[in-house]
Amino acid sequence: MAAPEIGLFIDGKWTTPPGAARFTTRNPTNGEVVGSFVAGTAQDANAAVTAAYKAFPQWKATPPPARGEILLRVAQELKERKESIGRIVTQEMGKVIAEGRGDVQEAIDFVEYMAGEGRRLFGETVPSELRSKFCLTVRQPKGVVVCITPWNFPTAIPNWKIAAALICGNTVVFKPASTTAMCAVEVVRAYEAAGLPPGVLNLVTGSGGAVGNPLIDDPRVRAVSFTGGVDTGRSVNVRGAQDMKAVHLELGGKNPMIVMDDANLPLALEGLLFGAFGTAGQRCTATSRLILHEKVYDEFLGMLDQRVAGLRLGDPLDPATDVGPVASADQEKKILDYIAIGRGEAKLRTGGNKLTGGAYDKGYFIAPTVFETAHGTRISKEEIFGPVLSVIKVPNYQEAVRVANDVDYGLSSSIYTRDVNLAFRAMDDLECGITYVNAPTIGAEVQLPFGGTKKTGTGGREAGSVAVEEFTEIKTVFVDFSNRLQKAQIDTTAS
Ligand code: UN1
Repeated sequence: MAAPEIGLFIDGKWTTPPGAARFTTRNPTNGEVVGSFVAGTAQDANAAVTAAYKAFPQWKATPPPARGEILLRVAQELKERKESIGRIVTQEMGKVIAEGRGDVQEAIDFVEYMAGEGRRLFGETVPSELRSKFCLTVRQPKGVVVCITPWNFPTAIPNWKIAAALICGNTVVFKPASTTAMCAVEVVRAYEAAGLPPGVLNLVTGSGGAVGNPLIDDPRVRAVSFTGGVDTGRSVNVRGAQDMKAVHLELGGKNPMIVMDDANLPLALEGLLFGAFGTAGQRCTATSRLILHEKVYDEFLGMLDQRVAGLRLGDPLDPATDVGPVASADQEKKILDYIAIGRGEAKLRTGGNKLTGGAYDKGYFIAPTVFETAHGTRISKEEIFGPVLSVIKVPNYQEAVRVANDVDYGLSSSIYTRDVNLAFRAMDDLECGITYVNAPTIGAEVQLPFGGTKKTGTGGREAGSVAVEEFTEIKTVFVDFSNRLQKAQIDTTAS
């Protein structure tokens, strides 16, 4: 079957610019083509911003609860298509089907949550220092917003950004990762089917250089929300700064799980397997470091060996599969390069190879890999974004926390302990945006803020009710009903 040829979505219409170049996405399990997409240009980026700019005044004037009704319809559309979109997620980037569905569910949850924000969008009322004067804040949209999204949560993350931007009254140009362009198309179709007015959401597929940069540089764009790698994030930030744009960055992680000597080890083991090898380790929140107390070191690693050996790698559409392929040839190369580095600086305990033979030859399958390492090696500090776990032995809680914090990132973290005092101390001590107690580093829920410290990002948090901070300007309003000139800081004792 020929791959469907998809256009750009600009001003409410799917269009293919004359003479457009195309790129395809491929299933990382077997190499089959999933779809063919327009390799957008600066001209396409310009057309999309023009449409979003034109649509902005009307959308801003639409009452937020009415915007919320459209979002509820988007959520409904996504619910109806959950199974088919979940399968596309799995076919396009390789996460196992339960997680493909989970990706879409996370999108649904957030869009629904943001619909309710249409009846909140709270401001503040604050007392005045003067009599007969009223002070308040209101939230206003920023204008045209650009959302640039990654392939690892190809429906959830776009919706975290798009739904939050839209409920606040912004219009959006969406530039998805090229690896998962079909997932992006499915997201946009849900908004289209829900009756979003033309121009309010526009999709331009294509590379960061050809489409992303012109979008960020366009003076009509007021904010950029980016999730992806640190190097690209830095360049997005620098470009955005030229024009004082609000830039929100959600970047890498090197997330630790601390397992103390009093932990429930079978529980910690289940959490570790899910955190380290779920989504083939390709989550920003993946558990990439196990910081293990020396008293339970041998016992716990023995338990881990056994379970890792039992993980089933294969077709991610098969519900019996535990770990699917990694998302692309680029991903495979980067992960195998890190494994080679690890072999030189640490002790390989399990895995460490690409799977070959039979059906594996058609895809990008990497064996779940465990290294024992000292803290400070490259594999213990750099983000690998694959099924590779570094295990670090520590003598006590203080050292566990020191190791946990001594990396450039600060997204997620976890501690397994039965000591309630230690759990609360860890909540305070771990330098990052998210801490789990007796649960793995993955699995954030949309009604709570998501994001991190240090090189993980800047510009506030996504998700939760604070998601609206990223997409609104606060306007402070003073209403003086005294009928005379009152001077703040000067007339403060006036009666
Ligand atoms: C990401 O990998 O960027 O907490 C997002 C989790 C998911 C979201 C991950 N709910 O693992």
